Amino acid sequence: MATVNKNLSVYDKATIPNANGLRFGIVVSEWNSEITEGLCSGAFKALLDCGAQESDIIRWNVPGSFELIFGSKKMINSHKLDAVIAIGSVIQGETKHFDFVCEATAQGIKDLNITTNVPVIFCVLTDNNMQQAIDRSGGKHGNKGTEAAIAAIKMAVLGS
Ligand code: INI
Repeated sequence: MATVNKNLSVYDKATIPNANGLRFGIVVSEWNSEITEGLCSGAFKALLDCGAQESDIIRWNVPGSFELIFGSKKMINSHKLDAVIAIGSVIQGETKHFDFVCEATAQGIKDLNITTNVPVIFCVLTDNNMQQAIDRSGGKHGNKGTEAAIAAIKMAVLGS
C-alpha cells in the first residue's frame, strides 16, 4: 500500500507558489466529522502557511460526501474562487452504500473539474475502518487535508 510508513503532509514550502491573494473555498462533509474536521484544519493551516489570507478562505458544510458535488458547484457559482477543496470521509460498512457514495462522489467531483473553470480538489478519504481514517487526518500518516491544500494552490496558479 502506497501510504505504509509514509507521512503525507510533509511539503517543502520553497517549492509551493505563494498563495497570497488567491481565494479558496472549502466544502466540508459532516459525516464522520471528527475526521473531516481534522482534514479541514490541516487544509486551512497549510493554506495560511503558504501565504493565503484567512479572509480569502470560505468554508461551507454539507450533510455528507455525496453532497460535496452540489455544495462545490454552488460555491463556485456564488463566489469568485481560484480553487475549491471538497472534504469528506467515507468508511466501509456492511452494505454496498460505501461503494455507491465513493463512486458517485469521485465521479461528480471529476465532472465539476471538466465542466467548470475552477479546480475542485478531491479530499475524500475512502477507508476500510475508522483507524485508517484517523491515521490520515492528522495521525501517523499525516493529514490528507494538508496535501489537498498544496494541490489547490498548485492548481489555482496552473499556467500563470
Ligand atoms: N457519507 C459520508 O460522507 N461518509 C459515510 O461514511 C457515509 N455512509 O457511511 O453512509 C455517508 N453517507 C451519506 C451520503 O454521503 C449522503 O449524505 C446521503 O446518502 C444523502 O444524500
